Amino acid sequence: MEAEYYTFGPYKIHEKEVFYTSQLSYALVNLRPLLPGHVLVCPRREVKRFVDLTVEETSDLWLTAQKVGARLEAHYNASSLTFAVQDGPQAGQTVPHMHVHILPRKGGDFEKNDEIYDAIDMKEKELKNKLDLDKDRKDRSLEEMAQEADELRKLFL
Ligand code: AMW
Repeated sequence: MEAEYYTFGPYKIHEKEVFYTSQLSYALVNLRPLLPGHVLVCPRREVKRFVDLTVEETSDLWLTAQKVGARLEAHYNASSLTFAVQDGPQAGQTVPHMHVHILPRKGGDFEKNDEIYDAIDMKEKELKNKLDLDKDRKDRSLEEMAQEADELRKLFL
């Protein structure tokens, strides 16, 4: 049987990278996660900006983000969550397909809590060097991402 692909802006996302789907949204593992469990939730329809979503898509997307966040927080033994949207290129959006970043958070994961927002926006080169994020920001292989997605898919059975 042929693999199914999801649209993420210009990228084709293999179904193996997707661990949860709803009627109008899907959740995928990240090519370059900043923390364990850093995932993305997207509308299935390719829309660039938050304002482009219909009422139904907006509701479905945030209900999906709420559910995914809750399961991931427990799974990664975290105690908080960062939900982040970079809505447009000047806000740091690099993939022109609206998406919510979800990051399970733990005490001490970043020296200063809000550095996570600068880390999401990788244009902050100085901070990037300071945090030495480069070594953790290599593109992951499909196999590695598929393995994580397999693990996360079980949280929704
Ligand atoms: W943005 O800067 O648009 O708010 O975030 C883009 C996110 O998408 C980053 O976290 C980046 O690691 C991730 N990403 C980029 N390309 C892919 C891809 N092909 N598959 C999964 N995640 C991706």
